[in-house]
Amino acid sequence: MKKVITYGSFDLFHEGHYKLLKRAKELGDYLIVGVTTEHFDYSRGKLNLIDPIMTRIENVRATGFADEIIVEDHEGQKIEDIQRYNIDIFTVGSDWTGKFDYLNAYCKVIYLERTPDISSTIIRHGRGQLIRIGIIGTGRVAPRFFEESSYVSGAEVVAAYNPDVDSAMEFNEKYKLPTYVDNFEKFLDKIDAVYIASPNETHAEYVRRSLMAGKHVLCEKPMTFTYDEALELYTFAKLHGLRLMEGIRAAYLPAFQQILAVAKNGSIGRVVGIDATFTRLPAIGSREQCDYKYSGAFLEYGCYGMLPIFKILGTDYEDVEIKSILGDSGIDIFTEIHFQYSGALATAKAGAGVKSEGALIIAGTQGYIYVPAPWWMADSFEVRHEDPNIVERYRSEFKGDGFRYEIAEFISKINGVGQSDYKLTAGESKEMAKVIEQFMKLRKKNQGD
Ligand code: C2G
Repeated sequence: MKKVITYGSFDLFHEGHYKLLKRAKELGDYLIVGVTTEHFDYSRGKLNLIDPIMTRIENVRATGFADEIIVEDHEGQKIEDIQRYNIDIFTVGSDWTGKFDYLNAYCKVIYLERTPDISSTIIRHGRGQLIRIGIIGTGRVAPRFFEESSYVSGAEVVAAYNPDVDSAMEFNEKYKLPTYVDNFEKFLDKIDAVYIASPNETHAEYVRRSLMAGKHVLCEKPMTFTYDEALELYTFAKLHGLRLMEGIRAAYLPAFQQILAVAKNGSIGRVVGIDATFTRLPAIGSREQCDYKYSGAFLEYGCYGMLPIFKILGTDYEDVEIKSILGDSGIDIFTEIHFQYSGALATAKAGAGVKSEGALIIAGTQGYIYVPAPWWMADSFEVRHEDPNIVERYRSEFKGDGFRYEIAEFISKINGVGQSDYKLTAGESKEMAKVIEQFMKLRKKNQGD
């Protein structure tokens, strides 16, 4: 009996999948189909599956070609499966040509011609699920957003906007993207959603104008400088069925989700302390060092430190105190935010022009979680105990610079997949705005405005 195996996500099951399975079955007598888990697809950078695994398995089963269906959930599994099931032929579509040649050491590898003109992306398009994104602000992060979004299926950056003509033209030339400098309404006409990466003080107004035009919004932090403004914008978005998300990158990384889970599952007992530090030495003359009104250590990096604190201890703190060290221009180069909870203390430290260890430490009654620098880009962490010989190590890698997970979350929320905003809730974002408001008052006082 000739045994054949093939694998795939089989999302939004279509004719290309059907034909592939049919021909795979014809290669032998017994066909095993491996359907990928969401977690595995996530780890190989294939983000934004629409159908849950049970649906995808059912769709494969319904073709009648599979004699057996298995689940693929980790790298290296193909070699194990081929040996375990005594496979004669491994097959996959021609989009993978060459990629699986290493399996020739275990069985015969056949690449079947891919069915042209059909894919899950095209289907999304047909269903109106391809989200056209416009970038507002073509500064330092815009190119990264543009590049990382290409890994998120269902997302396409189609236009950019920047009233600063020089910056707009530079971006336009480099990325060959229509870039508007004055006609904001025309820019909005071309898109379904915006990513706002303009100067901090312009965020809230762009959010407001975009929401009022019926666009979903992903906005760089800090979104607003006051609680009331954050409340107004989130309320408006909710009322109009629009997605509004604050872009605090760390919140969306796979390892960060795992850190939160381990902090809450009892491994370190009850959490009593959190220390989160984020520092950078920005280039001389950069916004972080010069814009003493709307930039500086706290406004640029303070949200990062508040993130694990609010996620783990909640937003119901009893007291918050903010202290800054100011540089020559009156800008804060180092700021500490102390939170007092009933039963816990937490500190977020932010430095711009001051460098420290960017670690995250979560202290509990039975041990602590240590996330090495840079914790906001974590791909591993440890759980440590009194006995230094007992260490549990966790790894959860991310692809690219991690941006794509934030974009993927935005897109899937727009598409109604994973409705809940548990990774960074509107409530948490509003509470951050409340602390920012307090900081801005302090800044005004310090700067004698
Ligand atoms: N396919 C095809 N024609 C299309 C689209 C897809 O023949 N128009 C094939 C793919 O080449 C693959 C199978 O259908 O063999 C499943 O495709 P996907 O669901 O996109 O899965 P994929 O990401 O290719 O996973 O471990 C997983 C495997 O590496 C393949």
